[in-house]
Amino acid sequence: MEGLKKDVIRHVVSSLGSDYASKSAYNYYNALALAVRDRLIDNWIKTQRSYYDEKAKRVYYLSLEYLPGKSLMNNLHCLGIYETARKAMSDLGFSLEDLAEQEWDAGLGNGGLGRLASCFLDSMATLGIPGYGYGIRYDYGIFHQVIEDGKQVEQADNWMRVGNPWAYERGQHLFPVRFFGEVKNWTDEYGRLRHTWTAGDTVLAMPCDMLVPGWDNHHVINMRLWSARSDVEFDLDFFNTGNYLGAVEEKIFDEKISKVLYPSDQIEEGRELRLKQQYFFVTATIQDILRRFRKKHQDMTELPQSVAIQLNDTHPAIAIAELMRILLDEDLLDWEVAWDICVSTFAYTNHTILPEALETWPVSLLERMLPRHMQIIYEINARFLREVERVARSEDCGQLCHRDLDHLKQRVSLIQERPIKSVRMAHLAIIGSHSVNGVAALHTELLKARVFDDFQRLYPQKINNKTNGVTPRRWLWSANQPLSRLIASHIGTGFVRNLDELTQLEPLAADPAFREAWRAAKLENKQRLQAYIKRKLMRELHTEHLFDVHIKRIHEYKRQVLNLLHVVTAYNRLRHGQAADFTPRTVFFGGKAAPSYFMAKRIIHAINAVAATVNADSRVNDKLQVVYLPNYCVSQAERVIPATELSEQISTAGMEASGTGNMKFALNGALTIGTWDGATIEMAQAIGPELLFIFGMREDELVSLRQHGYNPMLYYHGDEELREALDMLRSDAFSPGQHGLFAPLVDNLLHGGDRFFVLADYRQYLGAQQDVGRLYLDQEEWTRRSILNAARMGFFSSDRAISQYAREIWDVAPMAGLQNGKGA
Ligand code: NBG
Repeated sequence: MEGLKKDVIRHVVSSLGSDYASKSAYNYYNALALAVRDRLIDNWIKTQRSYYDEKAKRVYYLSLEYLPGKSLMNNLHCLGIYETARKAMSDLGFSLEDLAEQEWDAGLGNGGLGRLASCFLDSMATLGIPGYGYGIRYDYGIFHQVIEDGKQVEQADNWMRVGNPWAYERGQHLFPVRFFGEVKNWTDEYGRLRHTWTAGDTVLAMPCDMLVPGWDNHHVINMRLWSARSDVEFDLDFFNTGNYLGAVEEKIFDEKISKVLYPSDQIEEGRELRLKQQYFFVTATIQDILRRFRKKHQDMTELPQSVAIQLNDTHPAIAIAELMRILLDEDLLDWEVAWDICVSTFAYTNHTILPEALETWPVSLLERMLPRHMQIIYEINARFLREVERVARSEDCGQLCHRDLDHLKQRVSLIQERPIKSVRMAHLAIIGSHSVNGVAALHTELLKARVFDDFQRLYPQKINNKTNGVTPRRWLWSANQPLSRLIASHIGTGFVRNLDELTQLEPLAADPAFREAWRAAKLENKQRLQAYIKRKLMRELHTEHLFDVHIKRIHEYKRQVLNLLHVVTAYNRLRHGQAADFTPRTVFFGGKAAPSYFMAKRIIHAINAVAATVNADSRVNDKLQVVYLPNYCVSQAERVIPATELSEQISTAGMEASGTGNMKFALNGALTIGTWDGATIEMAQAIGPELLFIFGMREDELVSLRQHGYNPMLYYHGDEELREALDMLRSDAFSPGQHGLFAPLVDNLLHGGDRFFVLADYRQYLGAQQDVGRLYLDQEEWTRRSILNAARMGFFSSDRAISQYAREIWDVAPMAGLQNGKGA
């Protein structure tokens, strides 16, 4: 402890240039972070060296998004120095919790997809898998959300302003990134046509490395984020012409590439700068991967034995064309050889079946920005369509394909002709990869049967499932110390590394003393949340209420509106004195809406309007409260999830690819109210469906309802309570003086076809909520179920997910000496 104290003081003085006597929490947080980083870097170097020494096969995880959140607490726990740090900082006059508050929540992603990437890096580090995360160091991460007059207002997330003590910026290792320009053809000595791309513009990619430690194993992997740097400083000619300001302007223009994260979740906006970001990221990453590979290898055909590249969604799919370009134009390989290398190296994860999220890029844009890549994509497509024809005519594909060959070719082509001629990035990712995986069982089945059914027939082995998982380090141990300590006192700490060990809690569910201790841990978490809300929102929570929580991105398919209709109905029953047996509850909502997503923003407004009305109504507000949590982010989730008793997972069946919030809640002992969707299905199967509150129509039922003509008006006319709730929303009951403010929401349901079947599931949802309220009154039974929920969540560890990827997709093994926990 004395060592750590000394290091902290030294960093305050010599790294931060401050007086250690002036007790600034900000300085002491930074100094502590630097002292922790010192303790990581030796192991990082040893880890990286061991990969070379053992010629280990490496895994590269390419993701445009990460959501690391805050690093301090997690890193202290991984290093096993949390208690030491707590004491050291307390000696220096600080509470560790207060210092941790100083850290900026790194929000380099939108939601589940980015957070999954961060959980996966954590698991690779803990399992000892030679992994690297690659991404972009956005100067501005996901916007900061404030709620003003009930509405979302976006503010810039200037997280770099305060500096990042965790990152190493490596300004000496710059990689060139080229755009535009032209392609020249030439003939090689064997008479083969060759291509050289001479680019118009160049910018530079600078690596920033963040260290990702494993749990108690001395294994530290790297997350390398690229930042755009202009090459103009090096262009003396430009300066010599006297155009100094012009040069500076160009520099700023170039560096714009990594300025900001696109804040849309599952909606593709097709902006030119976004494509630039993707290619910038991809080419820098591929260059770095090949640089490392070539240190030990000459023969490019050995690449798939040494390197596995996982594409996190289609955002980095242009990597397939980029690797082809290098192999063809720089290594001068033949097409077939190059293509085999690519397909064996790449694998692709799909994260959504929503059509509006499937990426396409206009051919005209690609031709201009990346002319050589567009040529390669055309060539990939031509060869692929010939192959489709061959397979379709062969016996094994059967009559299905053959009958309608032209249509089949149109459907699977990399190029779509309408509304504008574009490249379908998912198709490129599928045919350029040896593995295509979905992220939960139902999602994968839907990929096979609906979204990519043609590809499933063409390549029956390619599509596979890897159900998502979450890291128990952050989402149980670090976020929920009261519960973790209780668990550890009964079954030891092995569950942090091997989550299956939680099954040892099962017999304890029958032990009244253990149940009481379990409740006490939950209450402690609820009280903490209460203190936090008081500080942040100046609101007083009732900790004896049932805490009912719906936090995630705001999206119509996630159906925050269904929850809101339940709240309005409960309000009406209470007002009308029809709810004598109502179980008091506080309903929390939280989440960001894409700034351009009108309906999602209006939903936020409606939630806040209902909250204002309900909370101000003294007839009901001791029984029902509604809280909107502004600026939902990773560190807020770490506070809220441990305090939650009811987890809302109520997406339209078939629409949520997996969900990972659902897992975090159950792991922390919340009971789930949810639909038969995403990974919630597998959770119900693992836990026992009777221990969750499952309701609503299933995916196949919705398909047939749609086929037979779904008429939301029937539900409106047939259900008095529903009608009352909708009419109130449409009138100005919650928006005094602003008549019609929420009419778009209601019209969307009644006259817009209710695409997400809110009305169809309303009555069943109400029933399930009633069951929830009733069960909550029986605290012994509620607690028993809560314990069994957590005890049966072992499967949903990201360690299990990553082990499956490693075995079934990447063919990599954990580093020797790390397999049994303790590191070398
Ligand atoms: C999201 C899904 C979630 C899933 C995460 C991680 C996108 C495109 N998809 O259901 O909506 O849990 O990915 O796989 O963000």
